Amino acid sequence: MKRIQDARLYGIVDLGYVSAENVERMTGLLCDGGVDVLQLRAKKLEKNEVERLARLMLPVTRDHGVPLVINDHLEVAAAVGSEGVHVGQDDDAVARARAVVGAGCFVGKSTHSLEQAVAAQDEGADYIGFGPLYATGTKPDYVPIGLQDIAEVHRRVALPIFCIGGVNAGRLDEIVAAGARRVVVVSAFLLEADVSGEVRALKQRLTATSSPPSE
Ligand code: 3NM
Repeated sequence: MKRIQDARLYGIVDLGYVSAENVERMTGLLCDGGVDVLQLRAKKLEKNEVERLARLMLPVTRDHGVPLVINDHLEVAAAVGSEGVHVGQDDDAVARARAVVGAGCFVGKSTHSLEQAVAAQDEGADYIGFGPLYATGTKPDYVPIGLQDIAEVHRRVALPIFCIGGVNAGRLDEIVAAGARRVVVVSAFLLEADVSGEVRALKQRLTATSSPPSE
């Protein structure tokens, strides 16, 4: 199983773009392309349905050695034994998440400013999301933070930092030039005709053009 510390490319199966019947197939396409970690994000679904989808995804992600992260639903993460769980700023605190999911499950947190990023580290998160870098239809109510704080967040926060929000192939060079080492890509993968090909191409560029996470 890949470790979150080594992950560069983070994919999300977002039910805003993928229908429930396509979740398993999309999981396979993203894993085949080479995502290092994959999240299930289903903002509008009931807990039972999220659990059902997580159980469909797990054999596929495990087969590829890709950790599965459950967004928001701590009890689902605990019930299915996912490798990770992700909480937002308005959700449960990291400590509460850890209490529910146990020590074997890593906990990630969304952050939208330098201050929130530092706070998430102090709170004990295992990784953070940092964004949205650009305006994005996937999270339409959030004000984009731009690229200017990416270098500074890497100086201040010693956790894996996944830059998120409007990331796509056309923007990758400027995001990496701004200091990003890890990215999350959602709609730019899910809306592609050739999902695996797009993942593969972006991952190759990401790993070729920026320094490895350990540096
Ligand atoms: N979280 P896309 S931005 C799910 O800033 C999510 O915390 C964000 O989707 C944050 O790649 C975002 O389609 C949407 O822009 C990312």
